[in-house]
Amino acid sequence: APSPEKEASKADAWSSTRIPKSINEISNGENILGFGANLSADHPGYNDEEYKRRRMQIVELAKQHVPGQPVPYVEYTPAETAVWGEVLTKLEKLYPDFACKQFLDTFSLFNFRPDRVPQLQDMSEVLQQRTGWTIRPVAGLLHPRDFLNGLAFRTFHSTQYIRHGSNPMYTPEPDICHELLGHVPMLADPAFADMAYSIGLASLGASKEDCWHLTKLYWYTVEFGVIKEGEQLKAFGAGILSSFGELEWFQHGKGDQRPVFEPLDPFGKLTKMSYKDGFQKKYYVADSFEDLSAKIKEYATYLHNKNKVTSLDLSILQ
Ligand code: NLE
Ligand code: FE2
Repeated sequence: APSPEKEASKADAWSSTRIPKSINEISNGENILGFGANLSADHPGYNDEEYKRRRMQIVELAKQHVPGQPVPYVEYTPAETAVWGEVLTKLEKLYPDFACKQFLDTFSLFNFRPDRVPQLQDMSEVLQQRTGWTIRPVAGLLHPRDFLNGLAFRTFHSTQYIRHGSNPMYTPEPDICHELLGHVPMLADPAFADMAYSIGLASLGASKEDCWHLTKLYWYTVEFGVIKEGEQLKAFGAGILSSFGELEWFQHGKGDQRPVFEPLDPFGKLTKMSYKDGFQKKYYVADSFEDLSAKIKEYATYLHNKNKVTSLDLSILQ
């Protein structure tokens, strides 16, 4: 069971509106919500002791990582590499029809190969050059405030362990396949990266309620966003792009069921997220990343005014 201190520090992460002055002030291992090394009973790896031990090893590496230092290399086992290879091979076939053009453009920068799980450090170096973003390893699902604040420092917190081999085509939580195939290519696109940065900016000094709304905004854009391309809808959200099942569902539905699509307004109410219980029932549609960024920046300004966050408070971001 979590210790009282841990629970208290989680509560702090919600209620303290203090703005971190650098990425070093955001912990990558303390405020972990669920998952991490403690799997819940409905996780596919729950009864697999070896899987849990292995995750623990990788999580320990992440906790020791110091910002600015290279991300530790993980020697993935043949079984882990096989999971990655299967996910990559199957998804690659769907991307030309289902992924947005920005994703298709940046994808080739990373030379993904089925026989080798890419290392976060190598991916981070490509992103540094393209958009100035850094990947930081994390011990599990970070507290939303910490995670969102990280985006304002152009830092993407990323898991390094891999999904359980029993269901490579869908996992309820982030894993290395999700980070690499969903987030990494999108973060190499400057307009998308600016949109993600805007969400981070909005989260600085945000109240608990506002932070929760921003979590949903993040969810329906960076994780499950859909963009208009002419008459078509294409995926840019990492949670869609890293799941074979969700890519099929968002385009074709299942049987006579279809997801619902709505335009995204950061000021509007956002629907309950489907987390752990399968695909999203509703997706929000963006016209372009530029349009989305402009709307989110307007929302950020509204939040900053409301929460009395000044330009001096934000000057740490240069
Ligand atoms: N469902 C996604 C996948 O299978 O890759 C992961 C979502 C993480 C938010
Ligand atoms: Fe994600």
